[in-house]
Amino acid sequence: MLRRAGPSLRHFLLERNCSAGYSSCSSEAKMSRPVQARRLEGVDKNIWVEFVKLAATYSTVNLGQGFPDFPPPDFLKEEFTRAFSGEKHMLHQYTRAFGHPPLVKILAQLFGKLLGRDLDPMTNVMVTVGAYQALFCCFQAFVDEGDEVIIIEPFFDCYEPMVKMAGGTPVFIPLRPKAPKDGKLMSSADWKLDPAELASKFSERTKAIVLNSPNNPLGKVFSREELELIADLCVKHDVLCISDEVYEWLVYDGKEHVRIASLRGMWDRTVSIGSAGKTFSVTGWKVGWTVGPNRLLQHIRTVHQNSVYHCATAAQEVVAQGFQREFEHYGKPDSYFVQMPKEMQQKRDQLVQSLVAVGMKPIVPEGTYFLVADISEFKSDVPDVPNSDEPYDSRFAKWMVKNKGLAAIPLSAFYCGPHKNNYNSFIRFCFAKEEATLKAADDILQKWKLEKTTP
Ligand code: IK2
Repeated sequence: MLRRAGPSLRHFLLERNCSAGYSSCSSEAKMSRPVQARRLEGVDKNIWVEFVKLAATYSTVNLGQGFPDFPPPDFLKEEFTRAFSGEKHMLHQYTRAFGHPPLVKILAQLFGKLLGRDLDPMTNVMVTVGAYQALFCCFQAFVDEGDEVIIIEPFFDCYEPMVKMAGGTPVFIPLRPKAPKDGKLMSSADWKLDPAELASKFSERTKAIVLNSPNNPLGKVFSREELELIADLCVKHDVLCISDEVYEWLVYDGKEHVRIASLRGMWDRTVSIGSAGKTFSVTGWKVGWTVGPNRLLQHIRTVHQNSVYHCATAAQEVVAQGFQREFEHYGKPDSYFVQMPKEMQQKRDQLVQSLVAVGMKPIVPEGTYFLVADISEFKSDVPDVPNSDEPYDSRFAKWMVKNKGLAAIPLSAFYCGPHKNNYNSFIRFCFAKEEATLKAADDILQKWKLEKTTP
């Protein structure tokens, strides 16, 4: 069923002819009907469009959007070169709509092992254009008018507009921070759901909950107990779980990434989403996937075949080779999935140190590319504007990139409209960066601190 009709073809042709200046175009023929569909209202602004542009214009050090500035692993670069320069010329052509066979096969093998069940590559796995498209397909496939979708705040911002575009209503539940008593730095683990509050959000209208662990922006890695709480509620209320696990390999301090689909009663109601971009430090390739039971994936396939249809073959081939290599090295010291989190943990610690030294209080993340820091000590530099529509952290981040050349993302971007001022003195930094980039950020912060303290 086509859910939403746009302007008719006749209207489209008239408008195109008018804008091209065709002489047959009279003023009566101009389109007067509004072209904007209702579901685009209120979802037209996008934080990344705005902040990526600001970073490109003003930043000397960009710790804003989440992408590494270091190269992907050598084995992946070699596969990339082989795919493009070798005799595999069919990689330049279409492949299977729901995923290049070598990729779905190895994903089924790997996730089958991780989830402890046999997966059929053709029906339990589907490849998407990044995790972003996987999310979009899920909301389009499962959410309808009147459905509610529970979203845990702070959240990766696209969940809200995607739910709305599908006709659903987002219902928000916050992670609430509890300050550590002993003067220690706060950890992302100190941000927790209130079990009673979470239970109160489930109703007959609840179709799905979106889980993102490890969480962007906080870096929180949900514990097994926390996931069991969510799982029990899903089972009790017969609710789906859309589990965004793009940072599944980026977990620090020996923490465990628990896949909610592996918990009792959850396989049948969970779609797990992953990203080669975050797995292999190749965010520009935009290869993602969904893993789940066929009864759910069949609907995702329908959305995919009627929208994107197919993802770039060569990128899928290289990612397949990358996974093949990791499957063979699983758990071994030279595995990228073992080395990468170690390196990232060091980068995290380096940025934590820089921030602590200047008085921006970091919330130490247990996973992801990101670290959220409290900027209260720096408020004197960017005075508050009472009754401003824009949250304080957003004005601060804009001021910082324009005046200090350092790009970050305001935490309010990860809250829904009415909650944007709940935690508005925090900004998010991406630490998936070269040593030199983190050092350059440190130089900016040190200089800034010096200027603040020198009369
Ligand atoms: N889900 C989450 C939680 C993500 O963080 C991302 C990647 N976007 O992050 C950019 C940022 O926050 O700065 C995605 C999904 C999308 O992944 P992909 O790039 O594979 O489409």
